[in-house]
Amino acid sequence: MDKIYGRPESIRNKVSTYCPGCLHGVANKIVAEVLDELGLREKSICVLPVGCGTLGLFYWNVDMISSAHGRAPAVATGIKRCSPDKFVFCYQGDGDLAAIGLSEIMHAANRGENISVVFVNNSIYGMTGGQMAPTTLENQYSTTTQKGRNPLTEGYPMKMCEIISGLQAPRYVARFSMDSPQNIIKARAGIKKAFELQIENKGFSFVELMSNCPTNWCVTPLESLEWMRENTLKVFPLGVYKEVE
Ligand SMILES: Cc1ncc(C[n+]2csc(CCOP(=O)(O)OP(=O)(O)O)c2C)c(N)n1
Ligand code: SF4
Repeated sequence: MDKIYGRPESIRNKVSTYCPGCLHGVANKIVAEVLDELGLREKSICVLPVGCGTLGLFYWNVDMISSAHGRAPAVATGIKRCSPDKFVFCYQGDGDLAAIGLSEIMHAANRGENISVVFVNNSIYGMTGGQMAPTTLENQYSTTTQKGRNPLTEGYPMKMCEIISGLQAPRYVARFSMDSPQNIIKARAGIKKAFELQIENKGFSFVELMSNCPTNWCVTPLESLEWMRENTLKVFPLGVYKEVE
């Protein structure tokens, strides 16, 4: 019998400790598949955030380093400049990247660092109990917006692809979703495109993956996918925001 599916070499044989239905696991897997496909496992260094994304430490089978809150693009910059032969990617959540790490991501993007950033947007702080993130939707409930996010007091959701694609240096900026198998296939292709640009020394690439947090959204995994389609995907339109060959 032909083998048609196997565990990517870039993922360890471990039981996931992400909450049931959390799409961080899907994001980890498609990144691993692309690393395998491009033969990058041995030369990769993943820079981890704080947040649930940090758990990738247990799952990816590549060299990794944890960075302080939001500092992943700065750490990745240092690693890549010292070791340009390594493949360096950041994996960050929205609280990590768009709140305390906003400065780091903007300046790494603006400098056109030859790194790849995978940004998992679940519109909330997951690991620390569901506080409002910069990406939290208008009227969305969180532990710090208990009557729903009010733009007059908390501002509007920040759209990182739209912001970063406005800079001159980035080569590839795109937003995908992981709510369906079809969208996961597209997301995987987007990650591959971003990683290839780094291999070709073409500079900064940014892939946003729309995700969920059933635990802090207080819904079932299936309801979380419906919620994404009815809410987050309308506020964060999917697509390629910038592509410079
Ligand atoms: C330097 C530092 N500051 C703050 C924290 C607390 N902290 C841990 S996870 C987290 C938020 C993570 O949210 P997000 O980036 O949205 O990731 P998610 O858990 O949703 O994937 C915070 C504030 C920390 N661990 N380290
Ligand atoms: S808290 Fe949310 S983001 Fe974190 S593992 Fe659970 S579902 Fe995923």
